[in-house]
Amino acid sequence: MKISNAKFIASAATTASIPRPSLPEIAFIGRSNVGKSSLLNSLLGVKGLARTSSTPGRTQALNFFEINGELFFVDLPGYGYAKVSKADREHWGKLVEKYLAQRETLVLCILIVDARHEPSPLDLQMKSWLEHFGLSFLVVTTKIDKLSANEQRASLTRAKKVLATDRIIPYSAVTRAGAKQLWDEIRASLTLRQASGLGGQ
Ligand SMILES: Nc1nc2c(ncn2[C@@H]2O[C@H](COP(=O)(O)OP(=O)(O)OP(=O)(O)O)[C@@H](O)[C@H]2O)c(=O)[nH]1
Ligand SMILES: [Mg+2]
Repeated sequence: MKISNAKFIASAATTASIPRPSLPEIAFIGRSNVGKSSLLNSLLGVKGLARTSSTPGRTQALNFFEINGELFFVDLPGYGYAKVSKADREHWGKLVEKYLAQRETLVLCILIVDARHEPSPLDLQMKSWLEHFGLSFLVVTTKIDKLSANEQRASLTRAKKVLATDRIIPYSAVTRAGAKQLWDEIRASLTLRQASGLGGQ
């Protein structure tokens, strides 16, 4: 997809401030600091649109970006950051659950895990959530630029086994490896939505 326009629309830290559903949405979800914002920026070829940081737990809200006036990318707040208070964790749960459970315009969730590590129990729990809510999702194993070709193969085999899915795309926000395949999946989910007549347009 040629990106002619990508812009920040809104940041929602409470369920009340989530924008009303309009365009089809693609959500990016994963552990804190896994590389969600970097993935989003590299897919769009826009540096610094979604804020990235080496400090985990930075993105505490859902951030909405409008792409080509056609769809939204939604950068979800990360989970699993140990230094977050219990109250913040509960707030995170309510916010993300409310969004995932009720968002009729959500066409695809991209669950991001670190290719260097075995998917964690929290990653598995998030996958169960996505299944529970009946959402279409795929897994991206990111940061593969930090692995050798052999390690990449082993990482993919492990992720398929642990997460019990073949719908996995290895990715790097540094080299953009995997970007074409991921765009193909995003396009396919938009087309599916249009075909079902629920495009929201
Ligand atoms: N080498 C490499 N580094 C990456 C990649 N993706 C992200 N990073 C680095 O990982 C760190 C975290 O990236 P972010 O994109 O901010 O991660 P996030 O998941 O959005 O983090 P939070 O919003 O805090 O949950 C940054 O230092 C990035 O530069 C990648 O594909 N390769
Ligand atoms: Mg982020």
